[in-house]
Amino acid sequence: MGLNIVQKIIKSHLIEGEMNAGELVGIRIDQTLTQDATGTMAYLEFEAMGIPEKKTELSVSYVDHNTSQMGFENADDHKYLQTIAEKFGLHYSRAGNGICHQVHLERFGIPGKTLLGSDSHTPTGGGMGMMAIGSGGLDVARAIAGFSFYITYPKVLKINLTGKLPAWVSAKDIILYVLELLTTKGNVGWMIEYGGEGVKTLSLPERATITNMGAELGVTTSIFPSDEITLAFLKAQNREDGWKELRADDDAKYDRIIDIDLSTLEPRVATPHSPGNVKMVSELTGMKVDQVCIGSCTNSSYKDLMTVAKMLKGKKLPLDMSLVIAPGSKQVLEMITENGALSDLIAFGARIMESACGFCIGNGQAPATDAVSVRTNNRNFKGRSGTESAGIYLVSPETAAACALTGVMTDPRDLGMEPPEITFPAKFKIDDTMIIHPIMQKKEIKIYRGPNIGNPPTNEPLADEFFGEVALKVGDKITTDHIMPAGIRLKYRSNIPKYSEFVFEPVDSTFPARCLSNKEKEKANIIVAGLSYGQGSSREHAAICPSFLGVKAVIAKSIERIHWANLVNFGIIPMIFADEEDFEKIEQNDELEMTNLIQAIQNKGSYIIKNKTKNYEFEVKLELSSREREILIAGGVLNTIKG
Ligand code: MIC
Ligand code: SF4
Repeated sequence: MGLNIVQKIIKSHLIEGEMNAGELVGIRIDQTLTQDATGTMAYLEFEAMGIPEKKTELSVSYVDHNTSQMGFENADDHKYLQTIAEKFGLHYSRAGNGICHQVHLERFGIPGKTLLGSDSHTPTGGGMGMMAIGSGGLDVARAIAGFSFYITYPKVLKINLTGKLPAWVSAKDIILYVLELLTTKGNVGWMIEYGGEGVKTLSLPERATITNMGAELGVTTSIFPSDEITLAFLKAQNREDGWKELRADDDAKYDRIIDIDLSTLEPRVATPHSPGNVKMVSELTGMKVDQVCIGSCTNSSYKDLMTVAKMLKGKKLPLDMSLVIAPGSKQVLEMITENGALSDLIAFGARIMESACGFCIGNGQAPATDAVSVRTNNRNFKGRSGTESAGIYLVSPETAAACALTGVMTDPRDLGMEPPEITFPAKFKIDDTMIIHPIMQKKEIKIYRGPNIGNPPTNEPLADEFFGEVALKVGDKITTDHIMPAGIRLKYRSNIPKYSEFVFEPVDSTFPARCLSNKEKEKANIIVAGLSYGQGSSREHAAICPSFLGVKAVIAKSIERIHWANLVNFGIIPMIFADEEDFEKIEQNDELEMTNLIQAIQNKGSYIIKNKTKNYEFEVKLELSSREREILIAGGVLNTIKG
């Protein structure tokens, strides 16, 4: 039987397990990436493993999230990361070089390889035929140390693209349509493979926009074939040596197939406060827009910014609006500078930000109270922009530029303009001087540790019984931005005790104090949640900080993949309600009793918890692999590695 692309890559990287849907398989990781906001913790964990050198083919440490440097913390973290890279033989992409996913496509990605990144948008690399997966920092640290990465052998959904996009409709509209079809819930355990004739109509950065936002679906990753379009991109980056063809066999099988005729798509928009709330732009036409932000790892390629520049050339920004542009990489910024497009943007009234995550992670450019902000990035969770009351609308660069021209929500097809023609560059501007290469490795270097850098907290092995309190009860779709806010709190990523003061800040700022007081009384803290708990970012702080506050278990209707792994890695037991009705019965502050836990974790599929406050028992499912059971009993993955 023929194989699809997903099966081909897993087969060539398989270390452990059988290729059957639902089974745990260990795969070899060829490349890793980290960014500074998750990287410091990942490398502290790597150091704790005591491995002298990286074991991967390539590992890159990027600085792109925490670049605002409002205080010493960010710069200290950067110095820590640079010295780590120099000591262990990693590539180090300095602040200013660009957003990790964009730079990785440009300079490092190789079709057919596996890439593990401590950032949930690592699947961007799927646009060039990599199996690129996001995870917590600890799993990346393990991969750098040469351990395999475990995934549930996925079910594969083929999205069969036919036809060609109409004028003014672009890659972002394709993925917004996929989000409309599949939503942000219930896709755990799937990988998406794009195929069909329509694939040939999409350039590599367009494919990457689509795989990037696959993260919002909750799938493990998304992947495109590697073909002559991939080759053209790599040639233009002087990297054609790494190219190889990758396509599904003609008789390959899939668990599900969806057909999308590109010619039928229209401009779409994800409305507040979830990337899955998709509408047609035409439904919102005329709504006043206060701010437009163009950039992020989803839409800040050369083509994206050239399209915007051509649309805005010679015009002026409406008086009551702000336009922010953050080019995805130094390469893109230099190219639009040299060809004059940057001047067109500045003349229009754009505020040019550095090549970094910036507004996307709430690092500056917070909109005004109740403002409408139209953005090209991938997440619009409430409060992530820095303004709780603002509404964030996610669109394509074409729609964003249309709004910047008119001051209101505008379907670009209504502008009465011809869509700009952008020629794909035969050669991109290549200058890697912002990257420190492993060739410059200094094994004897002293690792720099600023006062903000603390060691990852240690955890006790699992106790056999505990009494606990439901310290918080939340509903569906709680994101890791709710659990561990970024924005102005980002600078504490390397300081767990301090960052822990802000756990669940957007939901209930009294949570940390309540937990600490329980912890003092030797009472465990338990979180109760609805569906899709832990959506969004891969930040393992959403597990480390609760663990530091004495959270021992999360009982939910369902938990998302990356967050699930992070919980286990830091010794928090993920439990699933056997009967969803029990979610309704349980209340915040209820006292729970858990006994004979070790035996249950060792070998049981379900477990009975006693609610002492309400005097009833309820069942939870323990859907754990044998590896996860071992980790939980040890009190977290670091305890298993240190032996
Ligand atoms: C995000 O987009 O939410 C982030 C910031 O890139 C995160 C990583 C983080 O929290 O540091 C992600 O997507 O994993
Ligand atoms: Fe950075 Fe935003 Fe991309 Fe996350 S989604 S990596 S914050 S640009």
